[in-house]
Amino acid sequence: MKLIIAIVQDKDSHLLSDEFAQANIRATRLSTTGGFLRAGNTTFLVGIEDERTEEVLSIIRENCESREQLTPPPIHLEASLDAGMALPVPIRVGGATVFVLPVDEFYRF
Ligand code: 2BA
Repeated sequence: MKLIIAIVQDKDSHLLSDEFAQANIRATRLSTTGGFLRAGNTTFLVGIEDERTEEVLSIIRENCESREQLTPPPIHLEASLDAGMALPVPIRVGGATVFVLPVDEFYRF
């Protein structure tokens, strides 16, 4: 068995939940915050049999879009610029950041 941890953008999380439910994949959603942008994102925990790991990854791949987001410039850079020049910087976020971990034991009591 594997534990899949997938960090996705909030915008994709409802569709992804629906797709998991339709495929009869059990998942837990956590409301999380990215350490860099400090904006909300959603983390899914999915416990899944080894042979269905690829299916879960495909569903994530197909339903999570990569998008450009504007973020304020880094503080050290901002301090060296005139206030009017501290323009937001575009960065590319997501589709999804995914970790696949082996599960030693799994219980549902
Ligand atoms: P954030 O930490 O808010 O990062 C949002 C986006 O900012 C990242 O998108 C990346 O494009 C950029 N970014 C992050 N750290 C950076 C840095 N030190 N320098 C320059 N740009 C940086 P993604 O890579 O797609 O990550 C989306 C979210 O996934 C992250 O939100 C974080 O919540 C999570 N994440 C990404 N990599 C992770 C990791 N190795 N461990 C744990 N969580 C991770």
